[in-house]
Order: sequence, then structure tokens, then C-alpha cells
Amino acid sequence: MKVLAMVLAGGQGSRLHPLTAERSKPAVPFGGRYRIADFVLSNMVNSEIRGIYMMVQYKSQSLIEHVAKAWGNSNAYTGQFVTVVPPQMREGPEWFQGTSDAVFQNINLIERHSPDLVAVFGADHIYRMDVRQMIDFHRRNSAHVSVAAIPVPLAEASSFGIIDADKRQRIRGFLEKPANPPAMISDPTRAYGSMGNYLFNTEVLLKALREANDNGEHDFGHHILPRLIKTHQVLAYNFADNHVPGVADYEEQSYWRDVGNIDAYYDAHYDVLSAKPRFNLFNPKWFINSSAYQGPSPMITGEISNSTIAAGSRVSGARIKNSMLRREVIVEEDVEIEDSLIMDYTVIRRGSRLKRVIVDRYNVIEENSRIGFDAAADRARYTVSDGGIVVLAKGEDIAGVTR
Ligand code: ADQ
Repeated sequence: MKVLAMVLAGGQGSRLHPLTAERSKPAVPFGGRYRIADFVLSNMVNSEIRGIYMMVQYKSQSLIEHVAKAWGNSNAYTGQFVTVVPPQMREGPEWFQGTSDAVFQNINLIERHSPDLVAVFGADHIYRMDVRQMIDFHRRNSAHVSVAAIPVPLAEASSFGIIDADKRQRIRGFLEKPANPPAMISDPTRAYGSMGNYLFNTEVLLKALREANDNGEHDFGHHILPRLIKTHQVLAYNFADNHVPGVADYEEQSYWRDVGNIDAYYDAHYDVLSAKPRFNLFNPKWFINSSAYQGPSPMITGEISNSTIAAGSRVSGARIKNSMLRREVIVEEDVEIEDSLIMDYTVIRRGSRLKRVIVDRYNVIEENSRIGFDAAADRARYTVSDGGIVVLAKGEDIAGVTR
């Protein structure tokens, strides 16, 4: 069974602003050393799907550089590659007009490999998934298309594709981001949401993409899926049935987060930062790959609890609690950092106090700063989320520092 992955990574992620001011959502840093796109790519590679095209569009420089560094060494000859595909106007005079158009414009790549199945997956989520189990489900049930699905809270359901499936998981109705999402019969507080991850029999996909293009349609959720459910065997693959090896009892068995806005993004960090996390990044049986940064081990003086500090960082006499510091962060004396995420190449000068703050890369926090203690003052200078998280946008690149 030959499977080709087409990963959609062109999304703007406007609700994650200002973290997406200069990069697409899949390029946003996550955790101690990852980018959001590393999760789908790790899931693919761990599932032995090794031919991966990644379609990019919006502000893609940062993602392109990351993929080259973290996922390089591709070898098209052996069928093992992770290749970034920018819009090239192959099928007309326009950039990708939407998710299905991004695949349509690259039909030549699918034809070149002639796979049995095409896995069209998003790149916007923090999760682990054994895609082989979804493929087994797809084949066992003679599906033409399978859509990965998970119950989502009804209050958030209008930002998802909502599925109406029968007892045998056949999809009878598909509503993309409905204003009034219908609840599941088995649980009135939740709706059955699409995860934006699809498996297609190749012939079915190619025909549907060509028809959609002829009709001026360009989106999987709005156009392709609602059409196909009328004529084809389109099944919901229940993500609760997916079991990745090495998951501990205390973890959430079907962990999947959309991290669509700053508060969800911030909270997801505390799903991984704990002695008994909901999502354990230390799982050696489901390794999440990222860039092979080669800086020195971190050098630390101070009181540190429940925190991660990445390579190349130097902490000289600070108190750091419930926080994540990424690579090459410099923390001077008498600094207190609590419940905060500090991204790469940031300098925090002496005497500063930070609480519930996200500091994007390349910032310099001046001496004796107070951030996260006075909402009005913070709002005047920075972005503050609905949940009260202060976000400092990316600073100027420091000359000579590689990304
Ligand atoms: P959204 O995530 O809101 O909903 P969308 O913004 O279209 O849909 O993004 C889907 C994926 O495609 C993302 O990974 C994004 O980065 C990428 N993408 C968006 N526009 C692109 C373009 N022009 N070129 C290349 N890539 C692009 C989708 C589904 C819903 C489902 C949710 C789950 O449409 O049905 O419920 O995902 O989060």
C-alpha cells in the first residue's frame, strides 16, 4: 500500500497574532524546541509514511528554513523526502485559492508517485497519531475517503467541520464551520468535529479535485467533502480508536489540540509541562523530531522548578517556575520568571519580573521590567489575550545569529 502525504501548511493563523505576524501558524514555535508543523511530520514519519509534500503559502520563509534544517536529508530516489511546495501557478494565474486548490495545483506530484492513497493532513495541531491505524480502518471498511474525527465542545464547534455519521461511521452530513452546530446524539454537550486530516483513494481525489476546479471550488471542508458524501463511501475515523505506543496511564489517550488562539496555545504548553503530563513529549516510542540544534548544554545558576531550559541558554541567578525557555536565552541576575514561555535568542536583563507572559524570539527585556502585573500598562505596550496572557511580538533579528 503506497501512501503519499500532502500536508497543508499555508494557513495564516490570524487568531494567533502576534505570533503569526511574521510566520505561518505551522511555523509557530511550540514547547521547548519544536515548531507546530513538527507534530504532523513526526506522526507521518513514525507511521512509516516517508514521502511528504508540504504546501506552503502565507509568510513561509521561516517554515521553509525550519523544514530544511529539521527534516532535510531527503532522498527522492528511495521515496523518502519532505519537500516544501510553494505556489507555482501550475494550473492557472493564481496562488493557492484554498486547501483543495493547494492540492489541485500539485496534481502532477501525485501522478508522478501514483500512490494507492493520498493522506491530506493539516499542519496546525499538537497531537500524536498512528496514521497506519487510520489506513487499516480505511481499507477494512472499503472507504473511498476517511475523515479523522473527534468530539469537540459544542461552544467551540462552529470553528470546525461538523460530521453527522451513522452507527457504522458513514458520514451522512458535513457542515463546514456551521453557525449553529448540531450536537452528538450520544452527548448533547459536544459535536463530532473533523480534525482536517483525510485519506483519499487516489482516483477519487483526482476526479474530485478536477470537478471542484471546473466548478470554481477550492476548499475541502466547504466543497469537496459535502459533494463526495452524496456519491461515495466517506467514513469518519474515530480518533479515540487510535493508540500510539508508549502512552502512559496518566496521559490523555486521544490528545489533540487545535491551538487556534493565544489562550489555547498557552494552555497546551501546560499539557506537556508537568511531571505527569496530558501529552508526554518524552515518549521514546513516539519521538517528535525537530531541528538538530548543536549549541552547548544550558548553564544554570538559580532556583528552577517545573521548567524546561533548552540548549545554549545561560541563566545566572534567577528564580524560574512553571516556565519554558527555548534555545540561547540569556537570563541575568535577580530575575523572576513564572508561568511564562520565553522563546529563542531572548535576553532578560537583571531585576526583571515576568508572570504569564509569552516572549517571542529575539526580544531584549530591559533591566527591572515588570510584565504581567499591571493589565492596563501591559495592554498599552503589548498584546494581551482574553485570558490575560501578555504576548511580546518577535523582536528584530540579531545580526550574526542564525535562525
Ligand atoms: P481550518 O483549520 O479553519 O479548518 P483552514 O484554514 O482551511 O481550515 O486550514 C486547514 C489547513 O490547511 C491548515 O493546516 C492550514 O495551515 C492549511 N492551509 C490553509 N490555507 C492554505 C493554502 N491556501 N495553501 C496551503 N495550505 C493552506 C480545517 C477544516 C475543518 C476542521 C479543522 C480542524 O476545514 O473542517 O474541522 O481544520 O482544525
